[in-house]
Amino acid sequence: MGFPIKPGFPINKGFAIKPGFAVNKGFAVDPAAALKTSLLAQALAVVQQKQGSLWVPSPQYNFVESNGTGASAADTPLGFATDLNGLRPMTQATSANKAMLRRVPLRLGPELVTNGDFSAGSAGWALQSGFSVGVGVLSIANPASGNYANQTVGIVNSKHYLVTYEIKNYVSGIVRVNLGRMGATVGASRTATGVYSEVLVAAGTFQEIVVQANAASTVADVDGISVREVLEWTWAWDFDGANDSIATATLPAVAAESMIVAKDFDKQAVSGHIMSKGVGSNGMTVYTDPTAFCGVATGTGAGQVYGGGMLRNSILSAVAATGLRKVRENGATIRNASDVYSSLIRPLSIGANNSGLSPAKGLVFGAAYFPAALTDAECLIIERYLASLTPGVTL
Ligand SMILES: [Ca+2]
Ligand SMILES: [Ca+2]
Repeated sequence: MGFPIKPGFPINKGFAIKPGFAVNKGFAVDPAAALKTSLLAQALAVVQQKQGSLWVPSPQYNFVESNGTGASAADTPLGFATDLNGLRPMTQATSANKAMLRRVPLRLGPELVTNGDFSAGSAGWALQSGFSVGVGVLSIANPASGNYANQTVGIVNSKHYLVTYEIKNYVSGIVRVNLGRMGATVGASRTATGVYSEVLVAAGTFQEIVVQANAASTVADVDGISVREVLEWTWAWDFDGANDSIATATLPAVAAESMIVAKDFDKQAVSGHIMSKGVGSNGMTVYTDPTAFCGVATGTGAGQVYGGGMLRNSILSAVAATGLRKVRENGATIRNASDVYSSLIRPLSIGANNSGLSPAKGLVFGAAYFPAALTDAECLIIERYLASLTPGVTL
């Protein structure tokens, strides 16, 4: 009341911005990075308001030793994960039980290989002796060791590329892909049918993708060859499916709980507990299965609830309270049941159930826990942030 503004007074009269003036001319902002920062700020607001916890894999917040020391780096073991809300750090003291911190491609450039599926015969490919194109595949039949099929692609030396391909009808020998030729980066040797992905740094005199037989006895087909530049990276915890986990100190039983986790469980061989405050089938657990379902189990074994299909990369949310057991997958409710719910006095663990039952095998890109039932809108804020860290998920 002490500062009445005169009606019509032009407040910023003295600070007119000249039309056309480019304010950030010298400071280009990366839109993807700016969006991620904004989503994190929104997520942290929910986390702090609901007294929750948020853990993300990154060298910034993760450490090698269980006491939070020892700088973490790509492909190092994970002993300590900081809770971004400061309340519930996760630790792992046992060396054999540590997940690995991985750097994972998040965003890729366009496909650089022409006719990588061989649907156009041998178009685009040069074939040495022992290589031919069959019905939609590259066939390798007892070439001289080192012979190859190659194609010039638009790679730039020293840049990172995600190379994927499938080996079909493997009989014998060694297949590998090289990125570049003469001084190339050599991919891993493969000796079985399967789909393979690896990140290779382009190198060598010739900018080519090379499919090579590294043994004279090689007999196999190759298909689905893809080379795409890695434009942006993310971080993941890589759980081995045997005994890897990280866990908080023991947490109290509460009236309601929510768990949200971002994962890639392509490597899941059997059903596994991704996130758990339970023992066996008691308490609350988020878990996934390769073929049947993903979902959340709460309460006693007889009252388990499952829901949804199995997506390889997804953000799973579970909310439990008296009369409520809800599962969300990639932002949509896939199960909303009214069931008995009982919380346990247990640590919150990622990667395994507290009793060691069915540990998870795969990648986790981030996770959150709340001693409260989040609304759908609150879940979505957390889910959107975690999606920004997860390959192949857009929310
Ligand atoms: Ca292990
Ligand atoms: Ca094909």
